[in-house]
Amino acid sequence: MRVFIAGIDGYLGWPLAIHLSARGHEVAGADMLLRREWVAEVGGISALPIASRGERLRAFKDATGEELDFCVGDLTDYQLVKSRFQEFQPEAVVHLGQMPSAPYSMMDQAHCVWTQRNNVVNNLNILWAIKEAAPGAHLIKLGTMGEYGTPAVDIPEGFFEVEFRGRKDRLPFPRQAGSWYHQSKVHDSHNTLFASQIWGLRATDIMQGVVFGTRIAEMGDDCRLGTRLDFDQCFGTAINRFCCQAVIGHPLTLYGLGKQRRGFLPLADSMQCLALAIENPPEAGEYRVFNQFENAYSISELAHLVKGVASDIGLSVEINRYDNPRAEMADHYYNPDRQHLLDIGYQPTPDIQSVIREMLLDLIDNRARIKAHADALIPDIRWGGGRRRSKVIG
Ligand code: USQ
Repeated sequence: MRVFIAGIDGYLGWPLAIHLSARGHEVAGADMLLRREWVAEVGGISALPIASRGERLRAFKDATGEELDFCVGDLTDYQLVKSRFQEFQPEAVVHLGQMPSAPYSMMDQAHCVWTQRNNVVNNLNILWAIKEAAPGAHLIKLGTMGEYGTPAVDIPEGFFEVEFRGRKDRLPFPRQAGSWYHQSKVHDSHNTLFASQIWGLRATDIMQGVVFGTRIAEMGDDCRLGTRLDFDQCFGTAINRFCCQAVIGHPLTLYGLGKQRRGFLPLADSMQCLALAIENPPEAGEYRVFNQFENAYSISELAHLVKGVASDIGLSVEINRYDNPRAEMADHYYNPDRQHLLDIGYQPTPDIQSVIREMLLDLIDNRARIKAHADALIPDIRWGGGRRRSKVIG
């Protein structure tokens, strides 16, 4: 199948290009390379060295024998998106090309507005470009489990049956996002559903949990094929940050009580799920939602998991609680469904300890890079506004 990846240079986009190519798909993509700039802006660096775009293209050719059509371009530029779709005629479009960080979007007015404008506008452009230049293409839109928030009831996959004043309907499940970034994804979900209803767009909206991991099998030993791994307060996510902290002897940073529960999944599972969605498209006019995660864990459980695996390989790890810079529920019910992906063949990685072990071993060799940017580990972006570094509270 011809698959266009918007955001092909990112943490997920680059491995997805490699994974899909290995499965026999023809891949093209676009990226503005902004993730590289945002991470530098917040004082971070990828813990794993990443190749330049040119080196990535050469490595892709060496590994697959194929030229990768990877253009540098801004998805908020409609003419660019439309002309790329006209030329490539994608059968599937995977949209990963957005600003993905909650803290970055909470920094100040400018970062909030930039995030929402970028994310909402580029998703609208992709919807319009499919309609005008690649009708029939299937949109696989990366959303987030964070769109739902943490309601005190089970979380279905996108829709639920409601009975109100004696009448019944199947309605979108309420979205209660917890950051300006997560709110941008809620707007995208509404716009994508609407495009399905009015234009007959086929769409899969992926509510993805927090991804962790340093590699997928298809990268082999070629470090030019490697993906990035961030650990700063904005672009580093929980398990990735904990592993980076563990290898440099920095205490793991639990925010608040550490009882917040979220869905997590290994990078390889994220690739598996996206490939399954692409290879099992919905009908024209169908908008379907997949909740995508391996399992739900509390942040404290994950920190102890990382500590346990680290100790098996001889690393001694401390866990500290920091005052939580975010406004989020400290202790809550969390029980989302994830049946739709299982129905089309998703096989969750059975042993996440082995993934964490692999991550720690990959990161040990890159300790110096993490140490040199360790200042970026402590959060200071406050949900209520302003900047104040979090302190250890226990
Ligand atoms: N947390 C800690 N310590 C840390 C980092 C995070 O306790 O050092 C806690 C946070 O307070 C939060 C939870 O871990 O309760 C998850 O935070 P995160 O930074 O790992 O992930 P989040 O901000 O939710 O966002 C990430 C990705 C985003 C994606 C989302 C999926 O950055 O792009 O949409 O995960 S989900 O969380 O399911 O919404």
